[in-house]
Amino acid sequence: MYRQMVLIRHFEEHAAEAYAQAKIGGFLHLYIGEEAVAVGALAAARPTDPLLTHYRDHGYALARGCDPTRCMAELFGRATGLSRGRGGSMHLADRSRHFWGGHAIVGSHIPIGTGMAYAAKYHRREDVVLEFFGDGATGNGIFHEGLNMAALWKVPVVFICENNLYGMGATLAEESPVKDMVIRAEGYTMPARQCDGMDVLAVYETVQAACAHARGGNGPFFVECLTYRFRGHSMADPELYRDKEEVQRWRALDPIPRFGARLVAERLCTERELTAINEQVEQEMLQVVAAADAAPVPDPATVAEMIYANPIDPAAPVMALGAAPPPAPAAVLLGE
Ligand SMILES: Cc1ncc(C[n+]2csc(CCOP(=O)(O)OP(=O)(O)O)c2C)c(N)n1
Ligand SMILES: [Mg+2]
Repeated sequence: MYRQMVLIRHFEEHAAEAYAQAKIGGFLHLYIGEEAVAVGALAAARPTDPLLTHYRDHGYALARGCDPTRCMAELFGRATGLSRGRGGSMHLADRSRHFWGGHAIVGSHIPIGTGMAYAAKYHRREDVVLEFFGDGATGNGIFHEGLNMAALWKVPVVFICENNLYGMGATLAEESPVKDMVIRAEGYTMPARQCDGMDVLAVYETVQAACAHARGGNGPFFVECLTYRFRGHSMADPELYRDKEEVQRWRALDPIPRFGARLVAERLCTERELTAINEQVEQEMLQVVAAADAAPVPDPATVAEMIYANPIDPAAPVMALGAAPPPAPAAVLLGE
């Protein structure tokens, strides 16, 4: 867990540097400060449990074991990227790791996850779907539709809300009538629990209980992780809406040194071992960035690949480019 959090932190610090050098295009939303959520939650789930997230998605991909070089190459828009350079930072996805993205439209993945959980129940699979989203997403209609159906059909999904107190530049008080997101679950008679999102073991224990509930056939569970992003909403954010003292207060709760101190205090490892982990990860990240930078950009001739053709009008331009007809959508959606 410690290594994974350090990996996410260093990966993103290098991504920020590459962004400043204009090597990464589009948007870049950093997860720095929130690492304990992805790491603790995914450690509590099975590696085969389907996973969906919003656009602040690097941490989940790395915690799920996706190749860091392919993740970085995706940010660089390269052909070797996790989504073959088509998606960029907000659209990481890795079917082999049951990681279904990376969604840029706030809340859009919530009913998709409910549908995947319905598929798991229908096919009697033991999967629990994990859905991560922010406090801001809870104001969207699609969030309520997703929770409503999940509770009604009692499907195995764990909704994990990262309450980081902001949705872009809007404070929680400006965007939501409730301060505690767990209250959102009450209207759907869904069990809910709040936890310290800056403490990786607190997240782990809470999501473990949530997964046991959902896997046991008891329907959905809602987890709220109280957390904070140390950086702006995206790299383009001048952060004029919050004061430095607040950021400093939360930085003092940094989940990485906090967990490191606990490991040392409980004699599970030494300071020297923690330093070695940091150094190894940093060396690895230097190679990751160099490999991403050296990777080829996608061949323009492949532009019509991996997109859905218009199935209603076969003469539509996409088909005219010679792309193969798409596979049956049902098979794609069910992940079979
Ligand atoms: C439907 C929709 N509305 C607005 C946006 C613009 N937008 C992007 S991120 C964001 C804030 C979301 O905040 P939150 O859900 O709390 O996630 P956080 O960025 O804090 O992790 C908004 C409004 C969008 N992408 N999609
Ligand atoms: Mg937020």
